[in-house]
Amino acid sequence: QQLNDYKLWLKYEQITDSKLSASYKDISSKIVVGESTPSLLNAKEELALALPQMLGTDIEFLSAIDKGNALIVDVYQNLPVDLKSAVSKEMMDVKGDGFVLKSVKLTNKKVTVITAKTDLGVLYGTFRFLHLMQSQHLLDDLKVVDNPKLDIRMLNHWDNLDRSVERGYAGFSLWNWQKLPEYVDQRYIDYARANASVGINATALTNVNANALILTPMYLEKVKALADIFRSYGIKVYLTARFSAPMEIGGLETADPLNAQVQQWWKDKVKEIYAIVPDFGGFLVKANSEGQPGPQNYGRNHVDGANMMAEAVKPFGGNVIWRAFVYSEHDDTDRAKQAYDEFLPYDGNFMDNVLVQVKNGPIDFQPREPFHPMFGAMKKTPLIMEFQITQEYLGFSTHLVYLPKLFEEVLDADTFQKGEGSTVAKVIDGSLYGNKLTGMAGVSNIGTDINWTGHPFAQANWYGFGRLAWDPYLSANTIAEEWLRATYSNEEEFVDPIKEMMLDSREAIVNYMNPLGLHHIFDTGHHYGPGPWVDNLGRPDWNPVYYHKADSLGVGFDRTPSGSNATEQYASEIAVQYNDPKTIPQEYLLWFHHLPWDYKLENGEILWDAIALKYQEGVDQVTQMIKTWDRMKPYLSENEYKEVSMLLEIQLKEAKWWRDACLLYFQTFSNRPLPTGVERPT
Ligand code: GCW
Repeated sequence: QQLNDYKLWLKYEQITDSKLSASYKDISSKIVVGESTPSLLNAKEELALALPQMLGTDIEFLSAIDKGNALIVDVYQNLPVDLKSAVSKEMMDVKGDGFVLKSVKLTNKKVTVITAKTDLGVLYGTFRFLHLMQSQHLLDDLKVVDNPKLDIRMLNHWDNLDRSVERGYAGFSLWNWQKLPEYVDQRYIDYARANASVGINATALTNVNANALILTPMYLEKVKALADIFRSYGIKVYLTARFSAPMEIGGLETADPLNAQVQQWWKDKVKEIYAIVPDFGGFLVKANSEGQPGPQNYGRNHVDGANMMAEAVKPFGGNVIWRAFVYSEHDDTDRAKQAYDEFLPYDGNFMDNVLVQVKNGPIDFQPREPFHPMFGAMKKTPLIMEFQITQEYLGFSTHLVYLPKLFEEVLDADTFQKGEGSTVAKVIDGSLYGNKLTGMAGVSNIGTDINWTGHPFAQANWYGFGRLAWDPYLSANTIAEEWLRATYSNEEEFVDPIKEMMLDSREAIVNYMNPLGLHHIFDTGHHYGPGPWVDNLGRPDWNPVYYHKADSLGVGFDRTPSGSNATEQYASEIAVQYNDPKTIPQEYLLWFHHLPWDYKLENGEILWDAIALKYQEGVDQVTQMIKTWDRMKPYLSENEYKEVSMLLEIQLKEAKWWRDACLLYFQTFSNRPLPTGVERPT
């Protein structure tokens, strides 16, 4: 069972439906895999692993199609002429590493073709083909064309060199720096397989709170070993660059980006890296944020810093991904406004190999935030989305929370910046403003735990992130179904209710942690449990009281023109709607408004009662999740059932903890009784 957990969504379990299995055997027991490039060899190995397991039969690899039916797996240019013409129409729609899966009838036989322009595309197509089989789709009449909609589909590991993981809840870092470069852990390969199976094509190995040592020769040799493994799976390695590295490891006296020696140091360093890792992706940089060094230390700005590095990687085709997660203790502007204020003036000034990486919301990965106002507003700079897959503010790897629901909400949000329909997805896929470079990054939730992600359902968040990075228009619903079928079972009686459970889980945690737009009321440092009372931290903008502003009159952060006026950073359509508590979507109410405890909501409830009822609703939703899971026992092994069941019990206990702690605290201001229906704290 443990080993099964390890296999993620690549379990390749036996197909028990005999009709289906017979048809799959018919299609795929004779296989021709083309020219042996490393990526095509990976495809071949995956087929050799998966098909015998799923079909309970041996498969045969041939060097060319002979009499019977066959599966042919090759790049388009190497296909035999008749197959080429059979897929040429579909191939016209293929872009980049996209692929075609097609059933083709030739005289007396049927050929199923997996093809693409690139060998990596063929590998992606192979994974998709195997997924369709594992999730029991009919494959007799295949016709699939699928293209990645974003260029850079990347994981960000916040992994330190001592193998601790910042905000990691699934064990230690996968990267065993001590045994690298010689020791190649099978996990590195399985990590690459899992990523390639959903199209993830980049990984930043190290924490954005960076250690300059990663750029020294000793570590670069180790990085090379990882890059060498990942290459044939299409995964490019990026590193985090500490801005002060020229001083720390280069012996210079400054890291001023306008200093010629500093510029030369970065150029030399980059040359050294590319000599070792020729397809190095580039740098990911957190600068002048939360105490990290940056260009502002020298009176320079983000453009100076980013362009200096971009200049160095440019000749090698590398990128600089510059994070916009900035807010300063010396600035008493509403924290939610600072990144926009700091970056908007530079729109158009970054080099064309710089992407600015923006978190989905303006504060920090809360259970719910409005979309970040930089999306849509920053028109000339490619913005790369940063989601957090690891659940820093969402119950670590203890609570079951299906994040694609959150991701989807952000991607579908309309910025109105170029009229109605200017969704965040269109901003990041470049279609709104025609940006050349596009991407999505996810802060990894992966670690050394046997099941990789701590909570078995957290695997769905890794999977779902990858799918959305490939296609930001996919629905959370579709993704949940795909993941469940590949991970647990194809039984409708299991898939349907558990899918519902997953889809509801995100709203549940919003309800029991941060309902109605409340945010950042977590206890200090760890961000796990409630701490709305905390008001003694060194930085005021780290104190929960800064965010909820509860007093005897009411609660919430006034971000309308009478308050911080953060709404002015959004398109006027949104500003107008959000400025009025009557028209703002209720889920953002207290994010933008400070309202009296007896403020009447549309449904007639007063605010205090509505808050209390939401907390209760969250608890009730977890109770419901437990009931649903209990009914699923027949479809699960003992261990599968138990591990999630135990975790859900903790989740319920802690949902109540959140409810009781927050309500008791806020009640000291509201001075009102709990409404009927809300359980009294015991
Ligand atoms: O969410 C906050 C985290 C920090 C993190 C920072 C960031 C890597 O609490 O741990 O640092 O964001 O995104 O830079």
